[in-house]
Amino acid sequence: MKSIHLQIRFLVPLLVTLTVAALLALPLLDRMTLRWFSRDLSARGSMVAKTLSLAISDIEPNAKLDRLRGLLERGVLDERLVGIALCSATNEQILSTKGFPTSLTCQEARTIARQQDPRLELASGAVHIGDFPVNTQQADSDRLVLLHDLSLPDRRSIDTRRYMIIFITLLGLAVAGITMVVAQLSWRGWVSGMRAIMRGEGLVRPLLQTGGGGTDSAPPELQPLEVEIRQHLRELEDNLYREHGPLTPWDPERLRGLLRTQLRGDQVIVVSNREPYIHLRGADGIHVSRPASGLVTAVEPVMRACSGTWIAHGSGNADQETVDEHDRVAVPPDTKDYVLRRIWLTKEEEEGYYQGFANEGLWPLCHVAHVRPVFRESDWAQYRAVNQRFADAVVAEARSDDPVVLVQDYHFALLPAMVREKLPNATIITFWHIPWPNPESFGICPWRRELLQGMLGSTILGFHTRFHCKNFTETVDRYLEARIEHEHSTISYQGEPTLVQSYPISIAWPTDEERVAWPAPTEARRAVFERLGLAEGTCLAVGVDRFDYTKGILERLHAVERLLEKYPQWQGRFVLVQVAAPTRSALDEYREFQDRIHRVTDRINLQYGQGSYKPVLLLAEHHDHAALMELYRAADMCVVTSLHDGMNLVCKEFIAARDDEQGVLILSRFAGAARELPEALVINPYHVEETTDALHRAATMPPQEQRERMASLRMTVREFNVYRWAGRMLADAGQWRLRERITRRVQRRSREGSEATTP
Ligand code: ADQ
Repeated sequence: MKSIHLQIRFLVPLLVTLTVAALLALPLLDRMTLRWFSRDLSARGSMVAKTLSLAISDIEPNAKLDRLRGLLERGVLDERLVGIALCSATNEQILSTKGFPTSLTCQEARTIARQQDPRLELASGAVHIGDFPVNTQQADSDRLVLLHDLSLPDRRSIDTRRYMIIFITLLGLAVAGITMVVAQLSWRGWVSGMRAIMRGEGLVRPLLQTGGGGTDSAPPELQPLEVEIRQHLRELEDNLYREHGPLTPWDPERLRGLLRTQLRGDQVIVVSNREPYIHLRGADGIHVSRPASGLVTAVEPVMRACSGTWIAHGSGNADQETVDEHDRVAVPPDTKDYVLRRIWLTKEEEEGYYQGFANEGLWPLCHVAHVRPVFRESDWAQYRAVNQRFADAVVAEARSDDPVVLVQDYHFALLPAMVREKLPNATIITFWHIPWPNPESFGICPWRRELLQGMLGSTILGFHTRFHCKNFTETVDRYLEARIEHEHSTISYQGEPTLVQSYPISIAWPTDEERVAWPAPTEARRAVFERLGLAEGTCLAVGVDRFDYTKGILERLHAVERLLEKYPQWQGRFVLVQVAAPTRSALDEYREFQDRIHRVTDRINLQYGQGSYKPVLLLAEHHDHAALMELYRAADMCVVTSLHDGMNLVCKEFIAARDDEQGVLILSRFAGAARELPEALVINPYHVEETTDALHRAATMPPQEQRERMASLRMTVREFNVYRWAGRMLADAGQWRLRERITRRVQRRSREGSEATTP
């Protein structure tokens, strides 16, 4: 139906054009036919005149008139000749035939004959007048005036016109018919071509047709448009994907579904050193605080989604007051989605296990940040003891012999094997949140074998990147007798397999309700500028970190200092707000580092500060989530310059906060996140000049480029969120448990079978 409409739309103009052409052509044709006839009659007249002239010259002068009349009357026997007159050179009529009108004088007749269209309308019809000399040699010769009947040419002209109309009509119909067929075929070709392009078949067909040669596959008439059409389609798809994310996004609901189906609602127990909620006693009573920790940021939304029990060190000064008799408290305080089980550590335990072995030994060991690890025998003893206490707590909290245990980080390298000993059927997923060094670096640790053996008690061992997995596998290969199967990513130690896999961690993508509560970027900027006393037009860079030497804060300050020196136009106009949450301040290394940062900040501010302007604002305090969001939304750029980082969640939080698709991310290539986020300005933080140039580039980046980069970054972080991180690990665990159950069933049946056949 649609194509008929289209054809009518096409045919009507065609027919109108043909009609107009016919209307214009017909008078032209008439004129041309008459001219042909006129020329024909003139030639004919000339011939008749010549014949008559010869006869006239033979007539004797005396007998002339009668003979002449007879001659002329014979001449007009020709049906096309109406009349003939013989005129003298002075235009007097000598004689004329009967048909020659009496009213027509020689003078008039000759005047008309000289016209372009020598036509005269008589009562009997139109005549053509021709004027010819009797003697062509004689200038004053008599003249013959011949009148030809024009009704014949007129009739012929009408006939010609009729034939012409019939011809044009038939031609029009034929053209229209052919056009319709061609249009119909091309339309079908176009439609199927377009459909093929949209289905993306273009890339496949030539390979099939040409055996892999060509790349151009659309129908020839569509080829010039193909690239453009594909580009538009891709842009549309991109925008759709950017706006709505993947078709089945990872969210709490999907994670819960996975726990219900693949893990059949089995109990999930999390073990970490840091607790997700700390109760603190202040002047106005007890309040709850969220620690500045990447681990907590990542695991908490997962626990909210799947309920269960989280076992952690109770470190708050009011923690003991808020638990029940089993040291449990339901959290979060408002929704009480899961249970927090607190473990109390003595001062010695905390110093030896946490500050000593974990933070002075394993932390610098795993981060290549040029701080020497310290390993003390006493710390090691505490580390072992505390790992055992947490393992016992896991066993105590387990409601079945096969819970799913999520062990978090380098504080619990020994715990997986300890839990495995008591709960052999447990599914133990250990996630190592920090990098894993190469075998030589790890070899520094005096208890390297024990740590590896402890970790290989896990069912699944997760790292942020494949590179860390590779380092771990090589380390095991170097220090333990284990079977490594690279194609299955498994390590079997003492017959027990462990899957070693990369699971890049992330954040929970903000929900619509959370986003509604955020201030608009302009509002956030106004509030931050007012609070920090920044001048209008200032370029605002933010850094948000725990106050740790691995985060590259010193290198960041050096880059800001160099920026002000190399690009003096930024003096008075560029400010870095560095938020640094106090951390591990009991350790000398950290205290010295934090003091140094304060000193360098003062030096830069002294050199480049003017009046109230300070290029670096160091806010060494914990900020709540809303304050960080406001800062992220107010900033022109976020600067992440870690010297070594497992992943780094700050950069992902900044991306999630920028729903206005503005703001630039500067990201260290030594953070695991750099592998996922190439649209950031990726830098080597040890290279001051490179970081400086990145700061300048970010400060001058056009909004359109910022939008392109940020839109792409947001797409990645939204899709690769923390629910996907947990979901992938739990799905792998689900498959593992399924396989184990099948193996156990098969073994039981074969045992029962062999018992039945034994007499
Ligand atoms: P962290 O070393 O703690 O995490 P990171 O991933 O950047 O580092 O997470 C820090 C978290 O603390 C962020 O959620 C951030 O918002 C918050 N934070 C930082 N400063 C703060 C402040 N002043 N006030 C309040 N909150 C603050 C470790 C590894 C990382 C890995 C995570 C998760 O070192 O590489 O990404 O675990 O696996």
